[in-house]
Amino acid sequence: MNATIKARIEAIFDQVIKRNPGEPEFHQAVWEVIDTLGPVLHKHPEYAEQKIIERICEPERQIIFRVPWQDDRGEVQINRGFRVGFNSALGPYKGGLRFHPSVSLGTIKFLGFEQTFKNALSGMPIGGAKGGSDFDPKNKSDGDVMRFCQSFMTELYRHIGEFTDVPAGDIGVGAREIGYLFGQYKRITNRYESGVITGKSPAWGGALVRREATGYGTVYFAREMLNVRGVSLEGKTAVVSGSGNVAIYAIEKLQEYGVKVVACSDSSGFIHDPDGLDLDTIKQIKEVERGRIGAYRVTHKKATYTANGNIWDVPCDIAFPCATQNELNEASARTLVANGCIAVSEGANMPTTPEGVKVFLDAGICYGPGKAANAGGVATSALEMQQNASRDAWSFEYTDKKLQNIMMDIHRDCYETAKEYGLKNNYVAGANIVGFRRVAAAMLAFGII
Ligand code: NDP
Ligand code: 2IT
Repeated sequence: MNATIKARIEAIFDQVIKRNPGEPEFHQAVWEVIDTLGPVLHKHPEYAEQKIIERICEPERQIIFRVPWQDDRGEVQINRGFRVGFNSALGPYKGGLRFHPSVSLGTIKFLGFEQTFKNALSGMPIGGAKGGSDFDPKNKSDGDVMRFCQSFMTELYRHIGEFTDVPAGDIGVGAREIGYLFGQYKRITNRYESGVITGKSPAWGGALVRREATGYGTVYFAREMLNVRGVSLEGKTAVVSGSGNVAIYAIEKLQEYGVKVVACSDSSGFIHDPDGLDLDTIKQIKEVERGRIGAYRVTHKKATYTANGNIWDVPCDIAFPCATQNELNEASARTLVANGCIAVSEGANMPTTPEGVKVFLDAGICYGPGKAANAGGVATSALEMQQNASRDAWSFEYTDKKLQNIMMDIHRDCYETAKEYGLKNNYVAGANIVGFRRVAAAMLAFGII
């Protein structure tokens, strides 16, 4: 890379660190993207002149609010709510809400930044956003969750709208939470504005396939990466971390493709079933009982449960990190490669540490970064918005076909763009460059706003 451009990108990063102290995940996400943009600035000096990277790194708006609510025992609880509208160059702000005790402004900014590039890459007309709260839905009654969601929406409603900002789910926010959030929005605004939130139940305005989309999409992306190398998924062994929405539907699609999935996890530990996981049991534990993954052993005695263990120690051909950020470090990446892993497709956002990513790239295995490999979820949210706008409802097969085409397009765009820049097989650079170019072109057209 040209030394002046390199110095410029480093200076931008220094500023990001200075202006956003104490937000290491945000710094990590920013560096991972801008470190790959040198060749684009070289080709497009107008992006440097107009300070497009500097502007993209600064969220358009950040909202922080108090969320008071009363629990089942009548005790007053206080949580903190966030919504960061990162970039609206390509469409209304779009991105999920995360409810997890670890959520801070820095977490939401990292996710909103990633979302901006992912959404651009999806080819759909959506900007980037994220939101959430440090509320912990674990072990809470439905009543507690409802009252929390109602209080959260009582502030959030004034900032969102189908043309402004469209939330959805993420960690800790599934169909139950989306129902309570939409119900409160509808009540406060006196509008049945279906397109204000996605991930709704298909019974009242949600899209079929949205529930499955992120997991399925991650598998479609892996299928495309392997296809380039003339390898098929069938007969392979896979490990999927997590056991939430993304993990469950990644496992479902993998099993459909004849892949043996031998391990999955939650934040307490992982289960390993060498004969292949029984997904119905996992769905029962996680989707119905909201229980812990260790309960799998009650009915599956041959499986092992390792509390606090490292799931990446389990040998596999293909790895699907589908839990959370930085869950796969350098040592785990080395273990995977040493065990013969040929592909990694990220269902989670930023699950691999930068050192881990380097291991995969150096080893030359297929590595699909989250902002490409998990874009199927938000892309299907955009399909839900299309259906809501036209008051239509599409079949499962039709929507799944659209999702597959979107994942194939994302794969092709990343692959071809990496090649165009002399970085063949580097999906990290490909994804960042495609996403950046789309956002940058729109920002340039709008002038300095
Ligand atoms: P869920 O809440 O449904 O499931 C999350 C899973 O990850 C659970 O098994 C959870 O275990 C585990 N997990 C969460 N936090 C941690 C942690 N700090 N340490 C270890 N394990 C953890 O969320 P999703 O499946 O929706 O999300 C999973 C990932 O996919 C996230 O990174 C999310 O941002 C990303 N993603 C989600 C999309 C979606 O459509 N839902 C779209 C694109 C990306 P436990 O229950 O013990 O907490
Ligand atoms: O990280 C993500 O892409 C999501 N949580 C889904 C966002 C959405 O708006 O569907």
